[in-house]
Amino acid sequence: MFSKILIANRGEIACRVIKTARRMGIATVAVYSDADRNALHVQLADEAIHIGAAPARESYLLAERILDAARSTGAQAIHPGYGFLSENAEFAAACLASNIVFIGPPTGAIEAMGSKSAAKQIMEAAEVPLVPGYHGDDQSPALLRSEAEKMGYPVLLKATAGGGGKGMRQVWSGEEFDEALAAAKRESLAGFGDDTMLVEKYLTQPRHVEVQVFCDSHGNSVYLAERDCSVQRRHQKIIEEAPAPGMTDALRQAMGETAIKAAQAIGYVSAGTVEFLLDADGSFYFMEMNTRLQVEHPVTEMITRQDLVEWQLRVAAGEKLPLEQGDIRITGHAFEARVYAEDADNDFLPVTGKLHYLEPPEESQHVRVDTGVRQGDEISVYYDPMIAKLIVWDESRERALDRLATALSEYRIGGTVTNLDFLYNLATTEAFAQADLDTGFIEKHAESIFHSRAQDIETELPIAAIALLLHKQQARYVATSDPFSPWQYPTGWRLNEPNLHKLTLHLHQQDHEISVEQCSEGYRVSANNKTVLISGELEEDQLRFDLLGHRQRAVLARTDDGFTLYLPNGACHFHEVMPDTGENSAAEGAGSLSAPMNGTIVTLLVEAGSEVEADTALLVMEAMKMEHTIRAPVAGTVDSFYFQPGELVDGGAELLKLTPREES
Ligand code: MV4
Repeated sequence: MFSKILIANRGEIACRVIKTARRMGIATVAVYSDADRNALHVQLADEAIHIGAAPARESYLLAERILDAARSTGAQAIHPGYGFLSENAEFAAACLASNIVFIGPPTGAIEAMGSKSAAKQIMEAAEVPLVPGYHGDDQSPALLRSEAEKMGYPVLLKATAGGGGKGMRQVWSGEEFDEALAAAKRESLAGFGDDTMLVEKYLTQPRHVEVQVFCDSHGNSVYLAERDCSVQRRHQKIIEEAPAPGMTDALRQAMGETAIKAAQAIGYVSAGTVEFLLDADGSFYFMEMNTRLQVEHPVTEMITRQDLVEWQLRVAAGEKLPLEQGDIRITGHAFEARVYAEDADNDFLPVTGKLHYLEPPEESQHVRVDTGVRQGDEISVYYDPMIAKLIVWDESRERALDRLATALSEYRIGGTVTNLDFLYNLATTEAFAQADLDTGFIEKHAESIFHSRAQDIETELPIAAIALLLHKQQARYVATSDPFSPWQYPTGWRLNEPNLHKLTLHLHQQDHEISVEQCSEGYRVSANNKTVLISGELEEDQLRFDLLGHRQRAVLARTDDGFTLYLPNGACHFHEVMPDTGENSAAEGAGSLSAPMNGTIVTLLVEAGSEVEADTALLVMEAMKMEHTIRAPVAGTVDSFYFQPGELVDGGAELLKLTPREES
């Protein structure tokens, strides 16, 4: 076994590989770019080598720098992770030439799977089922058209040089074939410099089911069940699960043995994934083979209770596979959700930002968080904006799905927009609970996922309104330990509190005027010409409410620019639209020592106890992606700060105590 390995990657996968290596007593070398100088993977490794500037092409993609790092530290093997050089045959060959073990497949296997069309030809020869179609050299329109007629419409035109969904065009009838082919060839030539086409039978509602295979260098191969990765958006996986819902033992065995046949056809060694399209009738077809450890490998680890990185290290060191096929057991069900810094309400635009506040759900045998960032780290523009992979396991799919929703509602991230609400909405839609899966899931269920329907808003507004009021009361009144104190009064009634509150809430891209009347039974909430009676209690972030006789629970999470209300059937993000009284220009919070709006404390600029002049900058907070400097309204002594950097503050909260000079 190796005594030292180098991880040629960054972020969560680098941290993940380092953890297994450390558990096995193997020393680790990290590599890092300028942007990752203080990154978690550098901190976790035993040693680390700077390899270049932030852009990946000037660091993580520079094979020679990585090999130099391995040589200079005496690393005997290199783990490439995924992405970057993980499927680069030249890099694998360069490792070999440097007498450094590449922890992955042989160079030839990487090359064989590098071209989609060559891969299909190899699989066809190995009698691995392909989608009925034509991928020959005769590209005459007449021949392609006759092939399409043979297989029957709809067909799919695919650019051979394409991949990952690029260069595909559906053709639904013979009448449109010629024009569609001409257009597809033009696009392919423009996009890939090659207009070679293949024609396939179009599967209208396939599932993406992939089989995890593992081969050692002694001729042994096993499959470790499958993963359903159908929930994708623009060919980016969002939520993956294992095992695939509705899989029978027979189908699992058939797909597993086919996947092994595919792996053996290219002399595969190490961890690999064979992707299939699974049609509604149970027929399955080879799509492609990935010659690396996949992002979503943890769901397989959770249900088989195996550490696939350990297997990779053992196999790369020449050992036999740790298990035979008959020893592999599937227990329970696992999901993985990819937590990203991206704006689901803005076409999933990746966003950057500093993670001022980062509190993942507590890890356990049911919850695993694979991450490469800590509180205070930046999500930079140079790399994939992944914050973490949230993996959950339980005995059944239903219970695992509950765990996923709960874990998502417990994930607290401040400082950047995330896709947590979107993931939660996805995980709590009825269609997902029913495992109504196919590659068109997001489009098909968009309305219930983004659930901005009128009836959703009608239900959510009163709950959001009382949640906000209860939160304000909770934030303003110090909870006392005295159970008989009036502050503990459960209905939220407070002496001298106005009975009637006027609020404006921004929810689902609209402002809603709301009036809330406090009464003995709770709150009468009026909005959009409707009035409902609702009662509720808020304890920390746990909300219990009774709406029209239906008592339910929800989680109220503070975010940078408002709140996320995690309800049983979906998350809604809202913020209070502050009345523009003019006295506090939000930009600078001029003259006020209270927070101009919800936000996060970034830094304190003076020491508590110090003497300051009027207009001295005292602290900086971030809100709505802007920095706000709080300045001394008058000269005096800063007695104390009420919040520390990283803490979330509510709009209007007093931030510090300042005693004006003439009084001090
Ligand atoms: C298909 C297909 C339906 N019928 N081929 C998308 C990218 C590449 N992995 C192959 N893809 C597809 N090929 C036939 N004959 C549907 C897709 C497809 C898809 C496949 C897997 C996961 C997500 C997908 C999203 C859209 C389309």
